[in-house]
Amino acid sequence: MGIRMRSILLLPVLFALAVSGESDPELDWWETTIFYQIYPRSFKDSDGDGIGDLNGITSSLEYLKEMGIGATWLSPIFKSPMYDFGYDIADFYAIQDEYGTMEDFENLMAKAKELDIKIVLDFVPNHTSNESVWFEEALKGHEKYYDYFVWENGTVDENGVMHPPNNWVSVFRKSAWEYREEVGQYYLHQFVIGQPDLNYRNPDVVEEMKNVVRFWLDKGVAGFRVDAIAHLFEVDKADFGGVYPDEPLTRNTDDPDSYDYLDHIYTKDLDETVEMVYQWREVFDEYKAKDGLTRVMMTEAYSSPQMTMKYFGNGERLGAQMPFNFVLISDVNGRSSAAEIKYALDKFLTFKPIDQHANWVAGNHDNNRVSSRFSPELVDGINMIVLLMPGIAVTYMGEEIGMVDGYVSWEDTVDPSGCNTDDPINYWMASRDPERTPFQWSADVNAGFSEGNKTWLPVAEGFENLNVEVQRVTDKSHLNVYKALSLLRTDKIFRYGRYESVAFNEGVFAFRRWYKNKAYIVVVNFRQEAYTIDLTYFEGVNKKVEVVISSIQSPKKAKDAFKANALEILGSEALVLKVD
Ligand SMILES: *[C@@H]1O[C@H](CO)[C@@H](O)[C@H](O)[C@H]1NC(C)=O
Ligand SMILES: *[C@@H]1O[C@H](CO)[C@@H](O)[C@H](O)[C@H]1NC(C)=O
Ligand SMILES: *[C@@H]1O[C@H](CO)[C@@H](O)[C@H](O)[C@H]1NC(C)=O
Ligand SMILES: CC(=O)N[C@H]1CO[C@H](CO)[C@@H](O)[C@@H]1O
Ligand SMILES: [Ca+2]
Ligand SMILES: [Ca+2]
Repeated sequence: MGIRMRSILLLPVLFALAVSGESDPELDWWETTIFYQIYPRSFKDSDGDGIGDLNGITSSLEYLKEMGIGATWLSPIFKSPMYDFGYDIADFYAIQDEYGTMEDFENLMAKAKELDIKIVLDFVPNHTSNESVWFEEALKGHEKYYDYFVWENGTVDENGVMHPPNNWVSVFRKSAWEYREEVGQYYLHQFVIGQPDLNYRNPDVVEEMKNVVRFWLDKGVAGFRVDAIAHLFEVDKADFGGVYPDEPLTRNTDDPDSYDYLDHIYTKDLDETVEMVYQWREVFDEYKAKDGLTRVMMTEAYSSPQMTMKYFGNGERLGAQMPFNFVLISDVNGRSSAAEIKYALDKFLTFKPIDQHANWVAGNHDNNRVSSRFSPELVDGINMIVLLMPGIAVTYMGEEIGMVDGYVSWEDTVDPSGCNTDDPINYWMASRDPERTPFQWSADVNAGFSEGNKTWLPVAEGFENLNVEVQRVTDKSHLNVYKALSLLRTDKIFRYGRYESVAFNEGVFAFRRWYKNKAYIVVVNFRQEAYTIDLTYFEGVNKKVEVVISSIQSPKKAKDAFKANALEILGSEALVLKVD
């Protein structure tokens, strides 16, 4: 009887295997595309004021098409006093004047639709601007809006001096509490003073923010990237006798103003935050049920892998399709050995649920560019990893042409993270301006970004060569390598194929992707010295390998064939090879 039961249970499994062996599963748009992050302020200025804008993006969308990119996520375009360049939103339902009008936004959507490019917006749910109507109303004593924020009485010491309610520190240093005379209380800001945290324990806030999501989904956006998600909820003070408790010390630093001074057990990564993500996914899925289009959610959290995976869902409920994988930003750099690279890349693949996709992010508007964190020679190698690893690729604008961090003097520095250091010597280590300099379209004045007399940030050095126009017509250029990778990525091997990786030695990291009996190998040398490697390590590799794509400094050309058991790989060289 035992045996009979087993054969009955096996039948459907075998049937499923037979079916999948013949036809590949259909993949949804977001599972195969490349997401290109545009920082609107720096992409393209259409009216000469030195600031990028929506019309600039609309006129440049064909460039994305040219690269084979099917989706873009835009950093915030909403009304803002710009203390944190749009991450401090004054009106979630309006476009910032200097970026354009709602009509310009609708034109952008129309053009994107024509080109079949999906538009994803940035959702900044943790806080508003201190100049939002909501906060202004709160200050005037309007009770509904008072409850939109997190308020607390100060503590008074024996000398009658008032202090913040507790020891909580903001991500950008110093107390996370700011006193307001009008209210006689402190409000919470996990980021800068101009970014009061919203109170997610108030159901009106939860509903309001869902309405924000619905407002833009109604305008046709294909999803949201959710900013700073880990900071959404703070503990419920009712659970602590009515006062927000002090956070414990990490003992990592003696500086009480430093975010690292405290272990953020009451203000970061709370379970309620994950629950909120599941609720937003339900809103997205309401829309999918109506028109069949999947809306994607990307969540930004610099958290442990265990925590990051919770955003995918919990088995019963769904969450984000793309909890961002930041290992290429947080875990490794140009000094990392091949083994460290392998270890970092394996991390997300190891922890992720088996039925979900990984995603690969090598840069964004908050981190130095790949050419600084790795090296200018490794730009192509990193793009090979981002585009050819199993999963979804995300590219920050400019990484496809190998842009370098701009030099921005102390006088020209505008990022609050840089300015808040009050340090004209070391500000550049905290400033995010260098990775936000204008996009380099051509060798013309202002790198073709703007026809104005000045740009909001100076153009980075090297734009005479590191620009789209020059790289389009240069045979071996970062842009052409990127385009070749983007095309290769559409091959079934990269959509469905399996993955295996190895660190051959201190410098050379390699991985194999294979499907049925076809395979490709990607080899990246993270050191400046040459090595000879034996690729017959990989199953199915015997005599020869053929070059398909090579990094721009590599002397090897497409179609060159090499003996697989003794391939010489030069310093910083990166190759995509076909197995013969
Ligand atoms: C804050 O202090 C006021 C008196 O100054 C008091 O009436 C109020 O109950 C206190 N609020 C909280 C939440 O402790
Ligand atoms: C908002 O906060 C900023 C500091 O980030 C401050 O300079 C500004 O005066 C504040 N505005 C209001 C209306 O409180
Ligand atoms: C740029 O400067 C020139 C000379 O100062 C001036 O004539 C022109 O109007 C300026 N252009 C813009 C777009 O501001
Ligand atoms: C890592 C990080 O903090 N990213 C963003 C979080 O939100 C703040 C405020 O909205 C932004 O300034 C950061 O860019
Ligand atoms: Ca402009
Ligand atoms: Ca919060």
